[in-house]
Amino acid sequence: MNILFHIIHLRGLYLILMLEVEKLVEKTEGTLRSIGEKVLEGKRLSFEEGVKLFYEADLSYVASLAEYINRKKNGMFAYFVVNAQINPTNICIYQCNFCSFGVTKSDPKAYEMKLEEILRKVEETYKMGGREVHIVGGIPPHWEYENYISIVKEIKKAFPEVIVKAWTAIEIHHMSKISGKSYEEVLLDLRNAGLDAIPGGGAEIFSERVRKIIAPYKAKAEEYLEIHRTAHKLGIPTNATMLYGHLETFEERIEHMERLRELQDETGGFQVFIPLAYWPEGNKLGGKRTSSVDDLKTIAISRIFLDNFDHIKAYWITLGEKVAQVALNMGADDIDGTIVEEKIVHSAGTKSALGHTKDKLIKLIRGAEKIPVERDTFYRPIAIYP
Ligand code: V47
Repeated sequence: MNILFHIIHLRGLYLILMLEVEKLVEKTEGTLRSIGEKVLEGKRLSFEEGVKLFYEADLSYVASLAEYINRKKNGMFAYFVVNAQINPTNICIYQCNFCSFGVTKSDPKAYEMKLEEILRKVEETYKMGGREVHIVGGIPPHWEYENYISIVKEIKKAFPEVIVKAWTAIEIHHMSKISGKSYEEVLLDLRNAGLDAIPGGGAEIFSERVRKIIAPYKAKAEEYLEIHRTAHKLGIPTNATMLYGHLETFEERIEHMERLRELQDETGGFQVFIPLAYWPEGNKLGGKRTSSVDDLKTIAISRIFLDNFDHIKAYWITLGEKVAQVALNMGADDIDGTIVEEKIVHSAGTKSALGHTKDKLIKLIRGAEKIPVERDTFYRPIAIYP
């Protein structure tokens, strides 16, 4: 009875929002109204319309449109995963200006985890019921091709049930360089070792103007996209990110999303888009953390613009729990997971407390009046908590 009441209540909330958004669009004038009408009709926005939303629409307008789309796609469900992030080393040859995590080999903060330590962390997650490990780190000058392969292989050997989401396009590009193998050959080697999916890191911002300043040495936008294209063709699902809130313009944010949207039209292999808010402490680029309003507008506009993406992730590590919770009513339908340990954004100043249990994430989602769904890496539901 209680559950039935709950479902009717949520269904009511869903329908009320749909009607309110239709009324809101009717009351709006000019181009913003025609953009709203396009959203209601399920039509795709142009580059210019995406940019216009950033410059001219207020948060409540984009949030309403985004949530309208989100509820059509995902109903009242919001996803989380019981997972662990493992950052096996912070030694990195690239030294990107926005990054506070990567250091040189001689830096006193440099570390490299031993395989046993990595396996111990996977085991802890496994015992907690976790079925995903997300592996991303630096690119040490002395690591060989086998180092990357064997981490995946050993995890899969010890924990066959664990889904391994490992190595960004940046690591895969590097693996191709040091081995002389094509992207396809590298990806096949990784898949044979047990790789299941590729995380979205390393996209930063595709604009060549900004990339030259913030990440001059790492793989270019075209290389990132080509690696994801190749993975999709091999049936390996991937995620996509965008680092925003540093030097990029609104036009460059939409350009970034447009390139992802084009690739998604071609392959359909992206599972989720994750806007990552830039944190400025402890790196060469510096600057200021952008506002929460900008965070929420970026999430909402990405939900509206990326009509061929099923999911938008509000990554609580970069947003903070409260903003991530609000984002679940402004277009996002996923908050990532328990994570356990995270060093990349924590080195750059985020204060998001770690060590969240599954119960805490369920509570966070319920606080947003959404139905928590524990998922696996591929968005297959594991359990629903009405
Ligand atoms: O690529 C680095 C970002 C990314 C900073 O695929 C920073 O499900 C903010 O990609 N401020 C790595 N961000 C993390 C990542 C990710 C996270 C969660 C889920 C998934 C997924 C992927 O972190 C890097 C970079 O864009 N990053 N430095 C910084 N100062």
